[in-house]
Amino acid sequence: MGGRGALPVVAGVVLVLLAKDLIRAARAAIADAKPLFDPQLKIQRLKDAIFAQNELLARAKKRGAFASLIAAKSIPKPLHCLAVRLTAERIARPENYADPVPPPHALEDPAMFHYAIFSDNVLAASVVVRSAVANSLDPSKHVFHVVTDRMNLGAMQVIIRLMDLKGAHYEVKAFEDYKFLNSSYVPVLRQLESANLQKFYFENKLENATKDASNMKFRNPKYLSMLNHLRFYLPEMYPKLHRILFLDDDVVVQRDLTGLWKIDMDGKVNGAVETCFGSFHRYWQYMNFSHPLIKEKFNPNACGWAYGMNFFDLDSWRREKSTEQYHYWQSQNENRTLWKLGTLPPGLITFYSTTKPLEKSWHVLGLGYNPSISMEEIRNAAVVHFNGNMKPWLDIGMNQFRHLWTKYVDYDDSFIRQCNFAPP
Ligand SMILES: [Mn+2]
Repeated sequence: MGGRGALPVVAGVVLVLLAKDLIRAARAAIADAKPLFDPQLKIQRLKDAIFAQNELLARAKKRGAFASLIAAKSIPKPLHCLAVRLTAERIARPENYADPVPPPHALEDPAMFHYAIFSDNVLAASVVVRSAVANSLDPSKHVFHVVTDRMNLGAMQVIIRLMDLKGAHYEVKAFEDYKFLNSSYVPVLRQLESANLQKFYFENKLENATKDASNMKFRNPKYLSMLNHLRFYLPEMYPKLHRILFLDDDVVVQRDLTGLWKIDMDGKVNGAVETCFGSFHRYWQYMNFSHPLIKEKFNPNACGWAYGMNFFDLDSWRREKSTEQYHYWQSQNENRTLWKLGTLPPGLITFYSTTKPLEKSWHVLGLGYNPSISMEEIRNAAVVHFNGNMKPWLDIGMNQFRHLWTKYVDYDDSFIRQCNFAPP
């Protein structure tokens, strides 16, 4: 009996021992596996977290891009205030601002140094003129042709009139005063009247920005404004002149510029600094080389140049019929298949074979977007250009360059003071 009963007991003990071994083995296996399993779990969680953060970042970037676009396009309150107060002054005391202030002959005297400044920003335009006057050796030989739009005409007249020009001459006009600039002559004005185009430029909704963030910057009506395209009509606007210096309103003059008038233009029309380096800023980046018209006429690797400070030989311009060429190409581009927008691509096209490269120190670019321009280069520049979104008159302007611009703002002026411009 006992023998019969002992076997199951032994079997039972063996089973218990086996079970204990199995459990121990399983525990050991789990313990071994744990360090492997945990990191994988952690990695997966980390991956999920990174993915989620990336999504947030992408969304924030799009919103950020849209916000800086709004910031770049908006008119800051002090600037708006200034335009309104200057306009009120013009209306209150018209007798003080009756033109012509300069002897009219100076405006048409080809022996003088003539500047074209086209702007709807009264403060920016005043900085250009003030800086040019301050750095010219003999201001009385310089003539500033300021053109704005009808809305800003009064304000522009007052701000320039109240400036100490040290004998320099000027005129202030509205582009609407040039009657030949009408939609039957000017392709851009014709195109502005097209409903399709209006939709493209003026409809800037957030959903467009998130759909097509890289193209958003082109959806800015300034690219089609008459004020921007005026630069293509210089010989007709100034029929008596042989040469003129075109300056953007986001530049500051730092040296006497009369040396430009001594440059041999080799029969070329447009004196400009080239901007290409390596494969960048070449023609293929500005226009559509899959279009046969572009492919046939231009070298995709031709070097780009910059608008902002351009010395134009108006006699060569008339001889080369550059305005007609611009009209041809601008009309071809009604549907934006040759280039996206702006005045640089049609400029590159119009002056393709008629541009004279200028020495780089005449015009140093990028102060509105590139934080790494050398101060040495800036110090040596005849003209510095705040191209880019971070204009010195905006809150988003770059602090390291702003003083180059603010030094030509008259913070003691009563209109400037009334409008709460933050002094530098
Ligand atoms: Mn500019």
